[in-house]
Amino acid sequence: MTSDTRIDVPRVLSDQQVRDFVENGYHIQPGLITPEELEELKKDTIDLARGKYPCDSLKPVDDAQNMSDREVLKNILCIHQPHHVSPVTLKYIKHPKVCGILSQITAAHLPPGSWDGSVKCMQSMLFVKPPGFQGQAWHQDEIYIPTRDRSLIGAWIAIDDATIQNGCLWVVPGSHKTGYLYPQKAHDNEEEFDFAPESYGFDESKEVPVEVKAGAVVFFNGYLLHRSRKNRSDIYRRVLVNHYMNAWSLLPWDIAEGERPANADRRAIVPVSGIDPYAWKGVKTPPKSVWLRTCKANRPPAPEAAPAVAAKS
Ligand SMILES: O=C(O)CCC(=O)C(=O)O
Repeated sequence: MTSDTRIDVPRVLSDQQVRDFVENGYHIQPGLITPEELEELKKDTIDLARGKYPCDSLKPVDDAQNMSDREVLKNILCIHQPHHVSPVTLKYIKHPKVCGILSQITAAHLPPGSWDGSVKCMQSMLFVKPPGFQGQAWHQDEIYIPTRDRSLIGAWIAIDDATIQNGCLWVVPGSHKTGYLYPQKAHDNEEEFDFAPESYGFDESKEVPVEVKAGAVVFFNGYLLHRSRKNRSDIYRRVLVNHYMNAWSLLPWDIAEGERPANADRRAIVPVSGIDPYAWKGVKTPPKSVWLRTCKANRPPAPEAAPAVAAKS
């Protein structure tokens, strides 16, 4: 891609819906992903878990063990960066309707005329969240993936119906608006949440559940306070959540020692809409590996306990 190559995507939202996103910090689009596409995502989840793709960290499951799909999924809370190995995840990162909405809302908070709809992706996370598995405590995604213009955005694709019982997303509407990053501390509720720290110092009573049907996509700004609770149902809560940002912002993520935040810019990105203004820097090919997120439900008991993998968000 050069900086004059354009990726065109459809307009999906009305101007009022865009203004509502800027105000509330999230938008729910029901039925964006078709039943056939959901089946493709479910199959890909199983292919990843069975180690069908060349990958350092997901080794092939021995066919001789005759493991059922349920068995291969039963220990997976979340696979980080599945698009590094799965072309199917990559296809959904570039889903035209998802990217059409992103091209309208990602940096819609900037003054008129200062954003042309260009968007890039830097992260994917595939949650399986089987029954009994923990959720993620309150947080804001920009704590983990900083942008320079508050444009980080998650596109949360519900592969199953997401309900209060199976651990849907909860958000504090409007909590993104000031651009304040709340402090974080370790939480003491291992039964409910995984290892990631918890943001505090705000009015939790304003939280609302985001219950959606499979096929819906929830878009949320990187400063929006959100969490999810433990899966208390007997079904999975599968979700593919991809993170994107304004392509015009540098991505000062995972800064190396001695690096200057002022010009740090991670280039393991996927352009998905408009142009990549920094195409002249090239795009970095990520390693063929994923990270498996841990929680109380999938951690082996001490003393064999494996070290937790560092979370990205
Ligand atoms: O889906 C979840 O349970 C949590 C997702 C989340 O926190 C995120 O995408 O930042």
